[in-house]
Amino acid sequence: MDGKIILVANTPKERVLSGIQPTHESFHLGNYLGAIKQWVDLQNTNDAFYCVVDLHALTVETKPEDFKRRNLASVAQLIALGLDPEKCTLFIQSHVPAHNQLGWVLECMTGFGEASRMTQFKDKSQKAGSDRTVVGLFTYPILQAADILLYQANKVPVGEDQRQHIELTRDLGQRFNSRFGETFTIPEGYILKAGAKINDLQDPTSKMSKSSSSGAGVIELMDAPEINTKKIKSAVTDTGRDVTFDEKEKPGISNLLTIYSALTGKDISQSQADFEGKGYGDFKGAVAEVVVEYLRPVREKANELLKDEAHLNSLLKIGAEKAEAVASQTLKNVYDRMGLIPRG
Ligand code: ATP
Ligand code: LTN
Repeated sequence: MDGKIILVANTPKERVLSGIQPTHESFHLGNYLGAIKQWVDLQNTNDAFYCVVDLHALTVETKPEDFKRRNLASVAQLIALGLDPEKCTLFIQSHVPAHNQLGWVLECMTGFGEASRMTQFKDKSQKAGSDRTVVGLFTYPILQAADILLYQANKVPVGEDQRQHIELTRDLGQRFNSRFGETFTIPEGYILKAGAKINDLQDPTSKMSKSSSSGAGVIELMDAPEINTKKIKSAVTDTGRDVTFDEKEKPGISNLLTIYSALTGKDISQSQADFEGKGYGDFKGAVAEVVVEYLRPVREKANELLKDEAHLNSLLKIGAEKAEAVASQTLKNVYDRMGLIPRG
């Protein structure tokens, strides 16, 4: 060394947190474009925490062997899609008990009316009927608030449908801070316009969702290329012949253009220009090709990772330890400020 001092700029990175439910064997294209794609981008420039929210998924009755497999399949897909456990903290929610603990505290600060206004709860409980709706579905957004506030997150990358849950999280964080003193960072939703809502290919005015459709209009990341090609080629299109973006008049074509544009990185007008003078058939064929080729390596990598469960478990252990270190500190502050006596 020649004795020079090198100064390194040390601006703290912003904290990011998000979660996804392991409710199915495969994520769908809406999950990827609405949320996971942003997770991958944000891990490079932020201190990012991502969790597979298995406790939230308990609101849907599932056989234990399916539940276990879906959790591991979720982790494998997240890594295959680009999450790097060296760059972000990837963990399973139930491995960090502070989520339930803070969840209870926040439940004690949430009004019954306030929770009753959550539209996702209203939709899901209306569909199931009150006798088949579990109480966990009602308190679900409060556990989600705990997930976020525990990590002092600044940004929460999610799809448009989660906006109301982020608002509730902000309200609860602010309520706690004003009653007990500054404890939580108040987060912002990170909801990108492009991809925030991918629609069902068979019903292009409703969001692509596994739980509310037959599946014919849902592109599953882990499905074989032939299945996805067929689904895209049978997508509902609109009257007219031109491939133009018009969400009102041409929801089907606009949805496919959104998907094409998000996966190719071209903006909507460039994407439209690719199909000038071409018909719907050519267009759907091209979208199918882009989707299938994008997903091919993802599916292969996820299947490869699933062959070595011990490796996945060791990555999750490291993630849980990193998450626990942050979460337990927040929980300790919360208990102290509320006057709970620490165990001697
Ligand atoms: P459900 O089948 O209950 O509707 P889901 O498919 O919405 O579930 P979640 O685990 O609830 O799956 O969502 C995971 C993430 O994917 C969330 O951030 C959500 O906003 C986003 N997301 C889900 N569906 C879409 C969609 N069609 N378009 C864009 N983002 C979506
Ligand atoms: N409700 C969310 C899943 C979720 C979540 C979170 C998202 C649970 N905890 C914390 C962001 C941050 C959903 O996507 N359906």
